[in-house]
Amino acid sequence: MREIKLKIAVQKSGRLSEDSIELLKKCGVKFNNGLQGKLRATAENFPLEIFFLRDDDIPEYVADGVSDIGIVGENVVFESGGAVETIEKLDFGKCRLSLAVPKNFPYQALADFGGKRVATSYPNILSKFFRANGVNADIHTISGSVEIAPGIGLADAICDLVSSGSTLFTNGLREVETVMQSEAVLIAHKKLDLEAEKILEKLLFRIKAVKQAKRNKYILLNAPDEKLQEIIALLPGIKSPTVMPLAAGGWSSVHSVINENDFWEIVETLKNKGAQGILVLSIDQMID
Ligand code: PRT
Ligand code: ZN
Repeated sequence: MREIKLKIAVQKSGRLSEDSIELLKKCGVKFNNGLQGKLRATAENFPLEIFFLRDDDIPEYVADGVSDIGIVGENVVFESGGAVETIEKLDFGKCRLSLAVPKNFPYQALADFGGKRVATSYPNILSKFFRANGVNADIHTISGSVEIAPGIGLADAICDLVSSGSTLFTNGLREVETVMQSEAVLIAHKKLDLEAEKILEKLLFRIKAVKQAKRNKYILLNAPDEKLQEIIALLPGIKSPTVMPLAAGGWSSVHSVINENDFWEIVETLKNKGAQGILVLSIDQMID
């Protein structure tokens, strides 16, 4: 009998490609990348078949069931009308879809877009947003280089993806409203068959472990015994930190897991409390 495989669509080449492939590899899935014009790969050690596609096509392939699941920006999912299930946010490809106006535009409120020409590659999301806010603007759909539209007289304002803001800045534009926040998400076909569902569950378990690991660091340090309790109090760990006596008397080795966001703050406090030889390691997978 042929082995059932889960089919996943990822972006072939673009901003999400590298992170999507790295995520699957960290989930222990081995395959050849979609470079050199390859459109499809079969994993060696997991029942997964990978399709490399343009990001805009991914929601439709998943909605139609040509692919069971996919990794794509939420912005693309929303624009496509969302006939798919969003399963999990993936913590990469973060950006926002924003409205921006030329620097000399005396912008005060959303109503200022009334009667204006707004260029965007996201006409569906934008018209919904304007409708919800009672704005009657003239949306011009263009497929790329949206940021140059005001400069060449094609539009009065734009609605485009922003991450650092430098593209807007270089084009003399000012971000004035956020339409939506976005990041890469795992989407799935609405009616997966049972076998595909089972494989998805297995993959999702691994994805969650990789996501959690990315948010945490493993920390090892030496603590003087008289400060041990204070130092332990700073390090929650998964249950509680591991403490082992060092061969040299009066010192202990402490191992724990800390959140990436509090990381520098905690390290500074540990140092001030007398911790020495602090090592911080990244974690590949983490399962509570
Ligand atoms: O060829 P294909 O159709 O597959 O790719 P694409 O060119 O349509 O998409 P790509 O690779 O540019 O982006 C894929 C996804 O990455 C998007 O759908 C978003 O979900 C996500 N993403 C995250 C971004 C950005 N950040 C981003 N900054 N997509 C595009 N940009 C562009 C933006 O359009 C603007 O031109 O980057 C510029 C702004 O960047 P800053 O840093 O100057 O603000
Ligand atoms: Zn695209």
